[in-house]
Amino acid sequence: MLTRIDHIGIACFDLDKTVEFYRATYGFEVFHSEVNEEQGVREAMLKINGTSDGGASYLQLLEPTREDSAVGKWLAKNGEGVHHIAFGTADVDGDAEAIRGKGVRVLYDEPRIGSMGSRITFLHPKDCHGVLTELVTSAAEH
Ligand code: CMX
Ligand code: CO
Repeated sequence: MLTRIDHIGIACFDLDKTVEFYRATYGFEVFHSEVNEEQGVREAMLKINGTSDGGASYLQLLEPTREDSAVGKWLAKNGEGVHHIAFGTADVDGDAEAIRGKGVRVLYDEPRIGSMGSRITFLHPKDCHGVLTELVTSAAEH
């Protein structure tokens, strides 16, 4: 069951400048940052509310590490902006299978590793009314 907005993914050209914008404008601090080579992103997670037990919501600021990555291609076409939304669930495997059974394309056969040791998968935006949709089970939940 999808129980929360885990994060909003925002694509940017310059992660450091974008982090500084969110800090100076809203007072949001970086909770965690990492490079995920499989996804082709350098990212910063800004915690907006909640606790560290899987109940929090974040902004995920994403800078591509290579032009042919999902975020790199998207930025070249669209410029900066909201790239995806992510719903949190305690059971990404079960929810992905159930959604696949409804005819929505799930992009990975098995969930992969996302931010902060989470397990993630994606639903094709063309099957979701134009919204790239991620499902996340946080490390604390799996
Ligand atoms: N939101 C909405 N639509 C999108 C989209 C997005 N983020 N990315 C691509 N699309 C649309 C394109 O506009 C295009 O539509 P048209 O055919 O109408 O022009 C169509 O989908 C195909 O796009 P594409 O540019 O040819 O790109 P690909 O098909 O190669 O890749 C996708 C699209 C969704 C399969 C790829 O972006 C993907 O695998 N995404 C999942 C992984 C990911 O996004 N990782 C980065 C985030 C990591 C994290 O959150 O931790
Ligand atoms: Co994400």
